[in-house]
Amino acid sequence: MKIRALTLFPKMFDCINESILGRAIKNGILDFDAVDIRSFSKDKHQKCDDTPYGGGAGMVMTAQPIYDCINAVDPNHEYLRIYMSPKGERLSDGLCRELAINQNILLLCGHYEGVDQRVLDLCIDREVSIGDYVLSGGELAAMVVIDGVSRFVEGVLGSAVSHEDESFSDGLLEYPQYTRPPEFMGLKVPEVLLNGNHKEIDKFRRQKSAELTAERRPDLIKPDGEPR
Ligand code: 6GU
Repeated sequence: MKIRALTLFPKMFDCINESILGRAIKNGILDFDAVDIRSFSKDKHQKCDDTPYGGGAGMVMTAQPIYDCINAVDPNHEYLRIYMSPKGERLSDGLCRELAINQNILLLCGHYEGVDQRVLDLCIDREVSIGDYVLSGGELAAMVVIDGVSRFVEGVLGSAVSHEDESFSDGLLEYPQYTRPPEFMGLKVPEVLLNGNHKEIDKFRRQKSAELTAERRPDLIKPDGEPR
């Protein structure tokens, strides 16, 4: 999968090169680049923002550098072009899976009070938010999308890892995990996990999953107790 982040702060994306995503990039499964919008500005000082028409606080990112940057990165519209915005569709397990189907995704990161609406009208396919709170820029939100989506790209997670057991895969929160030692600070690992009876272990985990979801996220469960 090819992923391009368009931003005024490309260095913020250095952390993508760590851990699981870093390995996927080294293995050639993910092709990631953060592209500096500023280098496309035709202004003599490479200015990329201006005051809003109609007045109001803050600055708005100008259309020209973004328009030229998008068309340089994606001249034939082969990327799904996403604008990161608190006004967008809220990211979810389902949306991560859906976006992972695309060969190429481009994530436009705004800053300040946003970007000129005309460049969104001209170039953008979808708007995505990561939740009901405001961040100072789209970069951190884009990294959340990149991580959440990449995990559903074939080969990004090791072959031994699957999505079957993780939170939301069956509409419920994941059961608690334990590893050695069998006792820590007086707390014991539940006996059932030590006895190797896989039917019993499955039952225990499903039970824990259901309890945890009912307690913490009742909104995920229908009145009949089934996941929504
Ligand atoms: Cl995508 N951008 C910004 N600036 N704030 C957000 C967001 C995105 N999602 C939630 N808050």
